[in-house]
Amino acid sequence: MPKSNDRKTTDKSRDLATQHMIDAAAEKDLSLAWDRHAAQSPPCPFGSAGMCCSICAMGPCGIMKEGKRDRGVCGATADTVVSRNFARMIAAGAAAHSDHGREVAQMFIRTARGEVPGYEIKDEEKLRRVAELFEIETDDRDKNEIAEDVGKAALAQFGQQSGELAFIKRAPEKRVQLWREMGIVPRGVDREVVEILHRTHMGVDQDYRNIMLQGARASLADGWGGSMIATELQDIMFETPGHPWPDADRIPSRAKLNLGVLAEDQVNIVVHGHEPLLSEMVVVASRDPELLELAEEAGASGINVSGICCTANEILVRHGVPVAGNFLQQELAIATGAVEMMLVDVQCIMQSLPRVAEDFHTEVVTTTEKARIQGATPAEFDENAPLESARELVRRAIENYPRRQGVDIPDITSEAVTGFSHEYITYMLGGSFRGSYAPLNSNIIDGRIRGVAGVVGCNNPAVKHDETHVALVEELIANDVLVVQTGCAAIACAKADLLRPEAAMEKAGDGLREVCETVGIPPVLHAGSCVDNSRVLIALSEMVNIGQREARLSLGDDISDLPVAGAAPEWMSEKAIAIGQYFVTSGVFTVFGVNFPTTGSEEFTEFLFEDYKDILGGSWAFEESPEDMAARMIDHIDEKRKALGIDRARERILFDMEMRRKIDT
Ligand code: MSK
Repeated sequence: MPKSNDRKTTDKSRDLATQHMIDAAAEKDLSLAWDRHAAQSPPCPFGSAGMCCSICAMGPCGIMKEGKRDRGVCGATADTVVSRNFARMIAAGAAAHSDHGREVAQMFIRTARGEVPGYEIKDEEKLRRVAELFEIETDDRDKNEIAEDVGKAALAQFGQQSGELAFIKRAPEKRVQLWREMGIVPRGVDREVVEILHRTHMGVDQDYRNIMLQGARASLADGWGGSMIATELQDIMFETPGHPWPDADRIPSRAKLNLGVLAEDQVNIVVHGHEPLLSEMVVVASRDPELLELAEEAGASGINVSGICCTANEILVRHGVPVAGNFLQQELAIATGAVEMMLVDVQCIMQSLPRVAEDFHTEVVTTTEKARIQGATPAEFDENAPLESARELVRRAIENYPRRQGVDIPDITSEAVTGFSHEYITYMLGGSFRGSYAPLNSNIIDGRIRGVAGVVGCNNPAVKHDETHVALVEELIANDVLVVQTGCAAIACAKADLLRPEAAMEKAGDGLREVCETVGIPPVLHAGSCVDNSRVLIALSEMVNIGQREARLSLGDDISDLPVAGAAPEWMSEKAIAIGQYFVTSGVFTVFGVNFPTTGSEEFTEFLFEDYKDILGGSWAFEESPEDMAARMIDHIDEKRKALGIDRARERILFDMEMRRKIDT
């Protein structure tokens, strides 16, 4: 069995709950992602550099920089192979986010028609705003009528063959103009994904610059299309995080995170994946008095729903539902022996879950026909009665409770304040009547806030779990950079206590601390799940647009002028590449950690890292250490401040080990 792994537990994760469970799993000879990662080492040099081509049956070809293997059988060069593989990652990531958006749009239409008991159109204010973007009449119309039209218009975006996606017009005018000049405004979501697959088929597009024009176009179809549709329609159906405001009880939601949220004396149901359609109903069902009584009869004191990955983030930011962990903690949650049922939907689900569950009483349930796993039970999810389906699943979890055979839950949790949608940030900065990004721009201009950074993405067993996320974010906030997070990155930093308002006092630079104290926010804002990176695009556009309306608040006339930067320090998913590319295409300097999948072609990598600066005003970068990532991001922010004429001399606070120790205590 495993244990082939020489890394110490403390080198595998910075998180104490995770360390505890890694050791506990080793005692039971359970195979975890870290063990399997060790078994796969050293990684294939062709694959990790993007130089493996398996798109036809003449190969597979492993391209080498020099010598007789410098081309594939068809004559493809390293530049072509690497760029094709990169573009295909964008296509897969965009497809995943967008298919999520399509499911939401379909359910949205049925909700508007009153066909899905339990779902309703909740955020009418947002519905009307989104309707305007689709040029749908709202005056004197019932919300469900408007919603049906909005849903149909959103769904049509996927199959649209010409024209421009509707949400593109939310980007600053200058950016849209650049996209038009480059011919990369997405026509329809599906079309751009399909075209990548065609153009990267054997013997089609062979010029990496041209391949990446389509890569950029498909990435925009994700960020400003499929992902944005998912976020906006989910907000309307399930409530925009923070909404309705002002409501002191609801905003922002305080919640607990880490494996310690699993309850020793309650029925634990863990939801995992990305689509909140069923999990929203599981949350509702878990509060049903009849089911609570049933749980009591089974010997439990209640029903405890918690989440992993982005399904967790979805219900966390809207309802404050606790989070059991991020990507690398999914197997560990089951290994506590305390999970009666793990409900998995789509994306980021490890196939090992049913195998880990064999040693426990946990039932792993797949909830969509798109994603089945051998050894897991497919749920009978009735789309016409999701609440009934959810109730049935909760009932089964309760029945499973008496089968528990001892639990080992690490008594470790953290608290976080979450739910910073673009709308809530607007409200928070200026109130109901004067809500706007003006205070943010003004604090950036006067230097209290140096800039804004998006730190997002996954975990990866190739690097120490959570470590790079936390170290990078600590260094950014110490340097007065306001951080916005989504996905597993947000969970990592929440577990490290950075998403509490108190973190501003403890760890932020003087300027950022002052702003956070005045507004009452943490220095690190949780904006939601992976598809919710679209919220960041809207926020960046708003920062530009407000300056267009009021010159004294100007931070330039394009996203690429803003003192902002992005990072995915522990990325692993193709979706992360799609997200990175849509930020770069939108004008944001974006740094990735772990490894970069194009190193097999110096020319192509140079194109993404350097040429893009002139072409798109945003570019990719790669750095391994959090210190180097922070340095690159802060230098970029300072360069942008200088170009805007708002720089003032200040030193970057460099973190040495001594400082890090102090800050950790
Ligand atoms: S869940 S894509 S591991 S962030 Fe969105 Fe986490 Fe990355 Fe999945």
